[in-house]
Amino acid sequence: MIDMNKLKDLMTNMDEPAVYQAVTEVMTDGGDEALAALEVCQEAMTEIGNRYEAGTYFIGDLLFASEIMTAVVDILKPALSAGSMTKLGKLVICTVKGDIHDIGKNIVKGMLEAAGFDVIDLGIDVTPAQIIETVNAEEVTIVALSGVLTLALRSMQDVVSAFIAAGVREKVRIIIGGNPVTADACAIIGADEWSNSPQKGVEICRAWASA
Ligand code: B12
Repeated sequence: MIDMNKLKDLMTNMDEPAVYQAVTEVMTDGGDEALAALEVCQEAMTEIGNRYEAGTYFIGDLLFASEIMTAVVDILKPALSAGSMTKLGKLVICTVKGDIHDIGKNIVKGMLEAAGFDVIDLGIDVTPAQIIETVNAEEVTIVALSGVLTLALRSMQDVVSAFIAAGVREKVRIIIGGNPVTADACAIIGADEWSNSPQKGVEICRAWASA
């Protein structure tokens, strides 16, 4: 059993080899603590963001932390998906137009893959047209939108409006997430659901896919 507080410190200080060693140990121990390990690493990402804002970390640190976090999700993924080996179908995820933040999106993506979704990641700064084109071509029924900037809320609304204008709104369920997203914002935007927790987001998508 690993010390979760220590893992959080290691992640916050971006001690790459020690982080990998700790999460690998979680897996060799049977993977029961994989979700707990993921959660402390996410908390560390928030602290890393705070340090960036405080001026003690720089852009390079953020990008390095993002790489470590992506690798952590990959290492823990087999245990996160244990018990849900059913294929849940295709899902589109992206960071919306005007926003290039993708650390949170990549975490959610990793967790959706772990849950059994075949995730089509359109990347960052994605237009409504790109999303609709993919949904139509790939026959996708779930769309997950991420955004961290306040302006991302407008872009999310543009996505919903574009689905309505294209006459295909009822064919998809749309979940939105990211720091500025709230229940009020979700209602105004017209999305079906919202969450700032990747775990809860995965549960919502899983329920939709199984309905
Ligand atoms: C890292 C970062 C960057 C990095 C991004 C690197 C990358 N590859 O993503 C860089 C340095 C490139 C960057 C650039 C900019 N940034 Co910046 N950035 C941040 C920072 C420090 C951390 C964000 C982050 O990654 N958090 C960690 C992740 C894990 O959290 P998260 O994104 O919230 O995601 C979690 C949940 O929200 C949820 N979630 C996310 N998406 C989804 C989707 C679904 C469906 C679900 C269910 C859940 C979910 O799950 C995630 C995991 O827990 C924040 C400040 C902060 N403390 O948040 C500023 C911040 C977001 N940035 C900000 C700004 C202004 C910018 C710039 C415009 C700066 C500039 N002047 O150039 C540019 C953006 C340009 C653009 N067009 O997007 C502002 C936004 C202000 C606002 N309200 O609009 C912030 C808040 C800083 C500040 N206080 O001013 N930034």
